[in-house]
Amino acid sequence: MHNKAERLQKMKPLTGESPPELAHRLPPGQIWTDRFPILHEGDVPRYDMAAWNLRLFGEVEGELTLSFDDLMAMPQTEIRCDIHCVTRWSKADTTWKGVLFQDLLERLNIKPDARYVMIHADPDYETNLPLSDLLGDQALLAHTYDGQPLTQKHGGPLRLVVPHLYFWKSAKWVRGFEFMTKDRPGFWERNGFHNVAEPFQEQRFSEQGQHMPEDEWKNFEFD
Ligand SMILES: Nc1nc2c(c(=O)[nH]1)N[C@H]1C(S)=C(S)[C@@H](COP(=O)(O)O)O[C@H]1N2
Ligand SMILES: [Mo]
Repeated sequence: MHNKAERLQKMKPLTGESPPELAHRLPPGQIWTDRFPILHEGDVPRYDMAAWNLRLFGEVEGELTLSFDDLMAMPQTEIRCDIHCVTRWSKADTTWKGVLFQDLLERLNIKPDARYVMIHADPDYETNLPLSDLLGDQALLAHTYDGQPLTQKHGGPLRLVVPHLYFWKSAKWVRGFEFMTKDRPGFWERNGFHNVAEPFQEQRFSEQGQHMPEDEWKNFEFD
């Protein structure tokens, strides 16, 4: 069922034009799109926002459960970034608004040996990151895209945006952050995709090779 990595590895390369002024921002093997593909496993979740929450747990002194209103009352940050999907599309200058992950950490006492985070999302999605990848002024819990509330298909009410890694690390419908002392692979990381996922290093697959995925995203739904 989860043969996506294998299938992508067999696909032929895509050739496309890239605006010269953006060329240095395009990772190898990627192509720019102005559209916004919609990609995920399973069905788009529907929420009763009164019951919705975000859980921060694991290697912490005192778990925290936040409501959507709690998040909206926190400092809000806007970011502008390029995003890069492992299926070869990249989108330049996307704008998001929400709470920086590092601002969320102000509320929490993480144990000193918690170096990794498992991101838990609906429906049954998880992806793993070193804590250090979630720090800084770009890793955002976003509720707004391009000035509008994030649509359900793109992960509304809340998604993670980690622009410097392939977009599968940017979990839609995020519901929890589990702090861990040891790394553990998430969903795609268990299914043939690279644990680190740096686009400029072309860290697509866990089995390294000269594989190049196709432009299969062109068959998908768009905004
Ligand atoms: N919860 C959840 N988040 C997810 C996924 C998913 O299947 N479930 N897919 C990931 C992948 S592979 C990509 S490319 C992006 C796609 O985000 P988009 O649909 O807004 O373009 O979401 C990521 N986040
Ligand atoms: Mo993806």
